[in-house]
Amino acid sequence: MGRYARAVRPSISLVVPMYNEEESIEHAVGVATRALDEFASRHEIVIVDDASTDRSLEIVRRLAAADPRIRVIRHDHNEKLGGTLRDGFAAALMDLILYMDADLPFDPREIGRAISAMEVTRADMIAAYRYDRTGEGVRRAVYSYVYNGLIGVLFGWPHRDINFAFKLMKREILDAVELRSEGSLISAELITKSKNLGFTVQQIGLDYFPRTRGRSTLSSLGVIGKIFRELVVLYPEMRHPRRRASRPAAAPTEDRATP
Ligand SMILES: Nc1nc2c(ncn2[C@@H]2O[C@H](COP(=O)(O)OP(=O)(O)O)[C@@H](O)[C@H]2O)c(=O)[nH]1
Ligand SMILES: [Mg+2]
Repeated sequence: MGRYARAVRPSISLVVPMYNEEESIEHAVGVATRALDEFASRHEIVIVDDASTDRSLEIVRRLAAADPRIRVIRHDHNEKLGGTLRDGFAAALMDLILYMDADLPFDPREIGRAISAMEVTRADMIAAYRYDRTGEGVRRAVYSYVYNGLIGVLFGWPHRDINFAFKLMKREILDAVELRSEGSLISAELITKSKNLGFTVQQIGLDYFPRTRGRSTLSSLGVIGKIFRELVVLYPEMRHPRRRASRPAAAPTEDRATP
């Protein structure tokens, strides 16, 4: 348990979007489970399979059959990151929700530090930024710099690393915020709408581990183009506070078929 001894251990839902991660997912779930056993009073891991075409689904179904805390949601068609996270968030049942990518881009034991930061700052969300993200080359570092700058200018606040997959949030945020992005705008939408409603977001820095297995699929021009198309449509509602009417109880497509 180390430095971050637990005054209060919260219950945590880990939400993992997954697309063709047969080389990563079992390892990621194993490492995350050990971290959650340490830092959470109770936990679940909600894996949303976005119509993978490799063995990923088979692997997570096997893991879910062996551990009831692992839940699998299955998309029949590829719905992209936004649709995938929305389904994962809707299915999450615990007090805190953490979003993490399937390629394990950070040490899940950082959850302990984030919980501690949440207690200290009384923030509703801890969003992490990467200390160094040049490991994936100049192009991605520039994209990310420009995107963070643009969102900061458009919405009037600086945020260091919007698209990084470490966001630990209280469930009140997901109860209040209505997310509509289908694509990778979802992180900006989550953060802007949370702030608009008065939730506080604090940032911590993390060591980032670029993937060494499988392929990165989220920096294509198609993905970036969709961010901008959705930004044009959703900009007005991302600027102004609006509370959602009600939150659906659970995602409709939960995969109960365990082998
Ligand atoms: N829902 C969904 N998730 C995806 C898709 N492509 C990748 N992912 C997941 O999104 C996360 C980040 O993907 P990655 O390719 O590492 O993107 P990067 O970190 O931006 O390079 C991983 O959990 C992937 O499995 C997709 O088409 N749909
Ligand atoms: Mg990645």
